Amino acid sequence: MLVVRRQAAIALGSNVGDRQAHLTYAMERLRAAAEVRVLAVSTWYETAPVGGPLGQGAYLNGACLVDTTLEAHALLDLLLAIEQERGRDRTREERHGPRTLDLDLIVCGDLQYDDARLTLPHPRWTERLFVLEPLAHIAPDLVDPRSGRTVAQLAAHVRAQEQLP
Ligand code: A4P
Ligand code: MG
Repeated sequence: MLVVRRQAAIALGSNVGDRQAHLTYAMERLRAAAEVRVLAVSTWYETAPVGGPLGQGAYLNGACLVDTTLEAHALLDLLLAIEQERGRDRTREERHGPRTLDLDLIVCGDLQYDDARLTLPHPRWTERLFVLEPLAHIAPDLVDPRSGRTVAQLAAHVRAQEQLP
């Protein structure tokens, strides 16, 4: 059987409890997965919450680049399982509200999906500096299959926009 390997970018975020411990746990779980090889991990960035309820705490955000033989939906399932292991309960959450651990699949090779379970590339990542900044440090040349632009280009664009009055 032909095994397909793809590079995938994953964004990590936490703003509840021991944020550093949640993120470290997620990276340990990814490193332990047989079908995943972690190629690079960003440092963790303290970021102000974007959207969501007023008064939610600051986030710790980061990103990693992996090489995987998992199909994209199977990789998403792994991310959702890791979130649950850190006590995440979506049934009690508000949209964009506080969360112990949020793992978003940003891109996976040049795959594009929009089905009931998975939107790929992630629908909002090209507007979000809390995703683009950490990725720009570890994978500046990674290409967004939707726009054809690199992470470095996308990050520069959003930084310039945020400086406008
Ligand atoms: N899903 C579909 N596509 C994907 C994908 N590419 N990656 C589905 C991950 N999940 C995907 O996810 C809901 C469902 O989306 C999953 O079950 C999966 O099947 P979720 O994580 O519960 O959704 P959410 O995160 O509550 O909502 P939403 O709108 O995706 O929130 P965002 O966009 O993730 O934003 N501010 C800062 N500074 N830092 C942050 O990390 N995060 C958010 C959450 C808001 N503000 C933030 C941050
Ligand atoms: Mg998410």
